[in-house]
Amino acid sequence: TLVGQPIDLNNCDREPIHIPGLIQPYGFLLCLDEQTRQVVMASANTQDLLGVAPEELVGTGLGRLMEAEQLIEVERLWPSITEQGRLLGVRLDRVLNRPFYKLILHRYDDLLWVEGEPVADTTVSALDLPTLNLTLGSLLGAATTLGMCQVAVEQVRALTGFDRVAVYRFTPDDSGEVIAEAVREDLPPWLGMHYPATDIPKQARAMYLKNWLRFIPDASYMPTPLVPARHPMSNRPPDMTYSVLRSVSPIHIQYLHNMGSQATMTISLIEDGRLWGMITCHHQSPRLVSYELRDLCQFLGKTLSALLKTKQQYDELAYRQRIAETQTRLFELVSTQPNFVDGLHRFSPTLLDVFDCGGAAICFEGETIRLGHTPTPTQLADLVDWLREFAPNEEVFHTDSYAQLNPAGRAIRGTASGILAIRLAQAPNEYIFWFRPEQLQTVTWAGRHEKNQTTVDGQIFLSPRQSFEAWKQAVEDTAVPWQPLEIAAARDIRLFISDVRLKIFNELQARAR
Ligand code: BLA
Repeated sequence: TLVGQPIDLNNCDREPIHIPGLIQPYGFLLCLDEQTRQVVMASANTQDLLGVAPEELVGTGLGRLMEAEQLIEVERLWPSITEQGRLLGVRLDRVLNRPFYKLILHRYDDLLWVEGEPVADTTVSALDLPTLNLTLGSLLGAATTLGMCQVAVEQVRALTGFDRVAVYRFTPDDSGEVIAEAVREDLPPWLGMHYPATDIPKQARAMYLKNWLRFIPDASYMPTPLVPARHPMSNRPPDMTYSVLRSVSPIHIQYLHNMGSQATMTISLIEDGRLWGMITCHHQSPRLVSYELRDLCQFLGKTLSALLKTKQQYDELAYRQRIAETQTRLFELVSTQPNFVDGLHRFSPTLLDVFDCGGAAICFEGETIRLGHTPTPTQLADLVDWLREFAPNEEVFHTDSYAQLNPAGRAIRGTASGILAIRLAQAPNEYIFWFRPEQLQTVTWAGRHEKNQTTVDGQIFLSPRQSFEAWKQAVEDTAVPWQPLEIAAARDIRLFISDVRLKIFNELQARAR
């Protein structure tokens, strides 16, 4: 907690999660002085795990726990150790009757960190090169970003056996959406679910840019303190940003309990130094995944990260091409029809096919033609009246929340929260529209039968479902925004139609002369 101020739901982006002074007790932690290589802090559970009290370890070297040759190996490694963890498979031979521990070493905050993890074997699939090679091939071969994320979640699930593995992608407002998922068949899907920015506070996002993978093998743990609790020199708990065993925020633990998750692993997806999203893994029972396997998943996360940019550029290129091709075919129809309006809706493709949208409409010379899901003709007439007043001089108009501009728009948010409009002529009332529905209507209503509690025993009920409700309120009346390339294409369509009409007009004039 902050000095003198308890952490609650309103200030949780101020919780100093990097210095909890606590670890998850499935392993032990020793912090060594960089110079003397003597233990300055030890986790309180060394008595239980190693049979040596933390007080006994503080002030001594690792020689208390391992044989001389082993110690030499560790000493030899230290100079090359950075903040990124490095696994060392030494047996703590001087510790009798204790399970085999793996040591994970890193250097940070002027300390050498030694974290001991029990040996796990929940390895589901082999960590062999052919598997990795195949996986990389599938990632590269995926046609779209979504397809690539789907490959990744299936692979991570096959490797680790988590009940659920999802890719959670952030949107520019820091909320996010589950865009790919591999999940046990009997569990409700989360695909398409959205969550608000507050589910993952700022300082946590900043930390996840530094540290690629977090792991909670058993969310029902009792945190173990350090002995002594503060670093004697800095007089504060050590900075656990890169620590494997860091105890996580109690608020997040509450969230996990409420979602019925007993074990999680999350891997950062980073594009150009920005947190693009995460691979999140959940399990309904405790699950100890080996360090080696986590490392492999981290490798997959980094690979996915490295490929994101190329794949997204490819997605955009593909959409751009589809728009361009549809436009070309539509322009042909428009220029060969005696009445250009017929060319826009009578054949295939139509206006509706140009963009990802729910509906389209043409309002021309008192006539209204509707395609797909649109407001009624009367509602369209009102929209035209409003638009003429609101944006009398704009040739292209777009909004992702009509209701925010015009309260009457709430009535048509189911079809027309998002509007892209081009004005056809100087004459008023002549427009072409494309419509997008409110986002809420387009998301997958996963898990909608869940009970929708807000408080339990007077406590706020933190859960993905609650979060989803919060997100819904935040995006009410808004549609997926129009992209610059769509707006530019709409402008092209307007110009083309003007040209065609001008040509027709000139021909008529010529004939009249
Ligand atoms: C952390 N919240 C997180 C993390 C995730 C989520 C993935 C990172 C945890 C980790 O890496 O282990 C949220 N998990 C999700 C979401 C999905 C998922 C959205 O699987 C959807 C698929 N959390 C809240 C609220 C607060 C909050 C309201 O919901 C604060 C008011 C806090 N979340 C919170 C904190 C952390 C966190 C403090 C950091 C935990 C830590 O690393 O110590």
